[in-house]
Amino acid sequence: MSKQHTDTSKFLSFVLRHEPQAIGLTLDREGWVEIAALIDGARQSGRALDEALIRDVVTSSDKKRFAISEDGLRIRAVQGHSTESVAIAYAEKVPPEFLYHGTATRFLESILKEGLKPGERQHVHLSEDVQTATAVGQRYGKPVVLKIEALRMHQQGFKFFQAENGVWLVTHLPTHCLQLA
Ligand code: HQG
Repeated sequence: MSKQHTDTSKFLSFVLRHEPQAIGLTLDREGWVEIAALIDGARQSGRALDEALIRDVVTSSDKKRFAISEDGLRIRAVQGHSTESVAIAYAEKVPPEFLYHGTATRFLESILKEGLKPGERQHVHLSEDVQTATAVGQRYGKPVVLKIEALRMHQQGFKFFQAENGVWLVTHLPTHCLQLA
């Protein structure tokens, strides 16, 4: 990805997940906003965006962070929100036997005391493989991966959701279901 793409992707994450109001946008409950309004808001805050660049970033996003509506007019981030204006009705799904959460070793003591909490975001994010979880943990320091007995928890009534890019989401995870991978 070019610097322009990475930069635009970060900008889209910022306004579509966290601070839409920073450029005067209002997202609907499902996180959607008109692409025209996004371009307009960006321009007013001094950032040149056009539809081709947005589409390019959406298609080339390694983690498929964003989606464009079927009619081509709207865009949203598919997960990772912190803004309270969005409350996506994620599909509840039966998880695989195990899911993984990558974090940094410096958070471990607190996590093993309090369980996994969503932090600034609305959900705790889980991956289907150790490799992805390791990369997620690495963003914050020396990575460590926690293994979650997801299927067993689901069978006990715990709710698991999946975003359209494959990321698994839960509201929290108590300590008793966490073990080191
Ligand atoms: C930690 C990226 C102390 C948690 C990634 C994590 C992911 C605790 C941090 C997505 C804790 C929150 C999400 C507790 C949890 N005490 N620390 N009780 N409970 N934590 O960024 O999962 O590039 O909000 O372990 O790839 O790291 O943005 O969550 O380290 O998919 O698309 O608190 O973001 O994707 O950090 O990352 P984050 P995350 P994007």
